[in-house]
Amino acid sequence: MTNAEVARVFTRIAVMLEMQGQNPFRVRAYREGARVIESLAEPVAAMAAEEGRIEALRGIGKDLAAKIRDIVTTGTTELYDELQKTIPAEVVALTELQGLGPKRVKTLLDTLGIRNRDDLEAAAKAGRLRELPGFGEKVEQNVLKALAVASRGSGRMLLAAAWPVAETLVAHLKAVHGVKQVEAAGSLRRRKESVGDLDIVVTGGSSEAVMEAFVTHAYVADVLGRGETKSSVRLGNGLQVDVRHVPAGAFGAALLYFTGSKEHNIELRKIALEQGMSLNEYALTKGDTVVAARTEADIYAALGLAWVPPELREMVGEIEQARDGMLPRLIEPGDLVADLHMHTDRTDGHESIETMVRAVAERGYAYCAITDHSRAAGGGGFDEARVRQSVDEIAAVRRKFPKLEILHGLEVDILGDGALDMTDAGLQLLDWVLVSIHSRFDQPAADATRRVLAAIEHPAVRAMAHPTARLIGGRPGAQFDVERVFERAAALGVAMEINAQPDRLDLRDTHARLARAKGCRFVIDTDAHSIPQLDHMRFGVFVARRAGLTKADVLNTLPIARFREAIRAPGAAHGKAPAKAPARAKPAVKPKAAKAKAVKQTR
Ligand code: DGT
Ligand code: CA
Ligand code: CA
Ligand code: ZN
Repeated sequence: MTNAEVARVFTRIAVMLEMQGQNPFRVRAYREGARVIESLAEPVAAMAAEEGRIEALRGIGKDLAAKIRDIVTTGTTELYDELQKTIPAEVVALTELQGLGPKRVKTLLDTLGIRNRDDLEAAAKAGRLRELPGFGEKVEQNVLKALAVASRGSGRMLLAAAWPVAETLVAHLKAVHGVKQVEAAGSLRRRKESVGDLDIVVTGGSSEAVMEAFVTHAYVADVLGRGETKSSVRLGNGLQVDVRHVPAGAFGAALLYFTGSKEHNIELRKIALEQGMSLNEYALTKGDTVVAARTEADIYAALGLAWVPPELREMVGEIEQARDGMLPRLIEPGDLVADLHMHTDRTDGHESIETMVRAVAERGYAYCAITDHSRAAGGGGFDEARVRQSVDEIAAVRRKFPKLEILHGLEVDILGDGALDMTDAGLQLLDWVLVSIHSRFDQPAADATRRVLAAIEHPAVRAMAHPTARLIGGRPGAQFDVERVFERAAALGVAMEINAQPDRLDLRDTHARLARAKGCRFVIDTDAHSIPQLDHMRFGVFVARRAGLTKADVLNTLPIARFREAIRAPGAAHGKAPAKAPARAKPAVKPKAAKAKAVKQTR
């Protein structure tokens, strides 16, 4: 059984216990257990075979460990079988659909006798869900969408989840005797937001030793194929990995080929043909002669091109730029000197301000912003009075960390009509105002566009956080006219955030590229809710690189003094004013933050 399968049993137990109204702590223990198992790179089945190893995992006690052993050996455990007598597993499986929680599934079962996806689809298509309590027409449509998404099944893994796995395997293969070079190619090397599988290219050492080391690695659950030049495995976390062993003289050609994208490769082959040459995964050749093969740079040079950073190999104009010597000098993680979006335990973060700030300081940043939520986001979100209190809290932490500049920020919800969830008096107490959408993601595009435009028009607003609010593999996000919003944001000097949370990566690469073309400036932030999340910054930088962004495009690369100037002056980060920068008007809709109803925290 894969880790995902074991985790699913735990999640289902949690849901069943919840549907029975059992102790929330017990429910949470199984959910937490599922999360722990899912995040393991090594197959939990293998770990279970060794004494004490799963017990040592955080969140897994003796009881859960025993159940894991049952599940990996028999596929089930007594409690799961017992619970299924009252709630069938196929009913529970319905809670795995986007937008259907235990409560709604219970309603479906009790009122319409819906027991599986087929029942559900038929009922939704017949328009019978909309009349149910807590449903409505919108939910009915979303159920149909969720069913379609589930049947497609993306089978892709977030880059951030695949990343440490790739690092581990690359290091493992590098340690094999005689091995000279190991690179993770494919979509991972291009830093796509999610990867279908890993493609690792190795040279040096004996193929026999490399493949043996690979297929016997602790992460491996199944060996799908083993050959001299190529082996494929499935890992405990479900990820497939292909390893290719190639001669040193052909490493560049193999790396180029397996890095892709396929479309970029096809274009390179066309260019080779036009010049009377031929390019494949072994070499660039002219007749029987090898022109270049050892390094990627050699091959690009022989084709009359500059070496293209893998993030740009997506047919986004990189071939022309490489030919004309116009490739951008992409931003690098080391260019960032600040993180301007993070939460503390004053709202939904895990750590106190002080602990969070200390972790920021340890990461070598020059400045940061503490940006808890406003009231509409729920979970203790701030109103004006709370912002006043926060002024003193920030002052106290500034005294403790004199070398780090700490901006007093807030992540202010954009209400449904575009008003900000904070009074003007509250906003004036802040150094750094982010605005973002946490509700009504499904507004019609025209309304969503008006909403966002009204919000960024407010003169206190400095940046828009995770602008579309999409979740990768989850919800598509707000559907507004991004071109109009980017144009207006550029004119107003409101920065667009690239949010580095692994399942957000919002703006996404294509949007960030468009925003840059419209003259927007950016910030790249972690939106950390805990200390480990501060280390997600690189994933935001990867998106920026895929969008062709340079250091000059990103405000939190600036020293604090220049940053302060830049956030006041539209277009200042480029060292030039944008073509037209109209004076900032008062918002079209009057903020009515005080009346905003607190709703449950949603991401
Ligand atoms: P993924 O795994 O879906 O996230 O995306 P990739 O890009 O890693 O794709 P994958 O693993 O199927 O193949 C790795 C690279 O190998 C791909 O980026 C380009 C190259 N490649 C694979 N199949 C073909 C092909 O039919 N033609 C060409 N020119 N290149 C290919
Ligand atoms: Ca791949
Ligand atoms: Ca592959
Ligand atoms: Zn946030």
